[in-house]
Amino acid sequence: MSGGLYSMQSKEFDKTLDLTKVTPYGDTLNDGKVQLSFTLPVPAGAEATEAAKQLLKKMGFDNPQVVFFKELTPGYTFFNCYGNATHSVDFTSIYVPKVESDVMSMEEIDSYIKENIGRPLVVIGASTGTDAHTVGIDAIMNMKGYAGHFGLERYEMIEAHNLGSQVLNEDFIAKAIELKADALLVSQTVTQKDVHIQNMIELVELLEAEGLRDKVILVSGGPRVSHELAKELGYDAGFGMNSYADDVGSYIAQEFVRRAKK
Ligand code: B12
Repeated sequence: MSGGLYSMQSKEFDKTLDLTKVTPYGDTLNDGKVQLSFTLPVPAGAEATEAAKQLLKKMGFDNPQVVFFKELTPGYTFFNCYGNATHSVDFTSIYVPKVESDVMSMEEIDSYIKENIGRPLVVIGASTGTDAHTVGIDAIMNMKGYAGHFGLERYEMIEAHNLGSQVLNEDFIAKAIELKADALLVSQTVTQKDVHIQNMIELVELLEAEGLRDKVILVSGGPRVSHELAKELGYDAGFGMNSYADDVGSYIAQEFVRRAKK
């Protein structure tokens, strides 16, 4: 999105747009308007509202306003606020490492695997460790898919096994060996106390101990997982929010072929 047609169109629309100084807007461009909600551990009242406004000021918002508040339970007040951001970012200087692959449709991925690999790829996925969230991995794997994107189970040339949630790393690896998996998909949703990092590292260490790490394509995903973090922890790729089966299917197929050519 940086530059190109997007910036040309936006510049025609509003001549005051400067992509080197991007700030939020609500009403008119560059007004900095932000809506923010949070809870403070104080009882509702005038002092609580004032505390919320002072915090907004300290966070760098001008014109702080509390537009709604409610005591959730005695001693805890929830706030909806508006404020004008006083900061901006240089959009043109942003670089974010991303998975490098051409995203294909389900049909294109199936044809690509048929032509370039000649057999179905075996993919196992799970929400691992203590993580009980299944919706993310189901979105990627389940036959019915998610948001108009069929899951990997629907792919003719992907043999997909969804092991569900709270799968221990040891059991995940045992299944990978049993099924001769080509790719392992790890979903992590809970990030409290960095539990996802510990769990993701443990899997890599166990795979290395089994001599399996280089034999599989290791992918992780979740709402707070980035490609950068995944790489840092020893994974081949990481997929965050708004990723779908076709994104990861394209990556796995193309990565498998890349490795086979080496
Ligand atoms: C539903 C839900 C639950 C359900 C889960 C039911 C189930 N069967 O999954 C239940 C009620 C069980 C639950 C429990 C808990 N939850 Co909960 N839960 C949620 C909730 C509301 C929605 C999550 C969800 O389904 N998202 C929809 C899916 C489709 O999105 P997604 O997971 O991001 O997946 C997409 C991408 O990330 C990516 N993706 C995901 N995985 C993978 C994997 C691969 C390989 C790839 C390629 C891509 C990929 O693709 C998906 C599609 O685009 C969120 C809040 C929220 N609104 O997000 C909290 C939330 C995730 N839960 C939270 C917490 C804290 C918990 C509990 C610890 C609460 C508690 N104290 O008991 C427990 C966890 C217990 C455990 N051991 O894990 C926190 C996590 C905070 C944090 N930073 O860690 C959240 C954010 C709520 C909050 N704001 O506090 N939860």
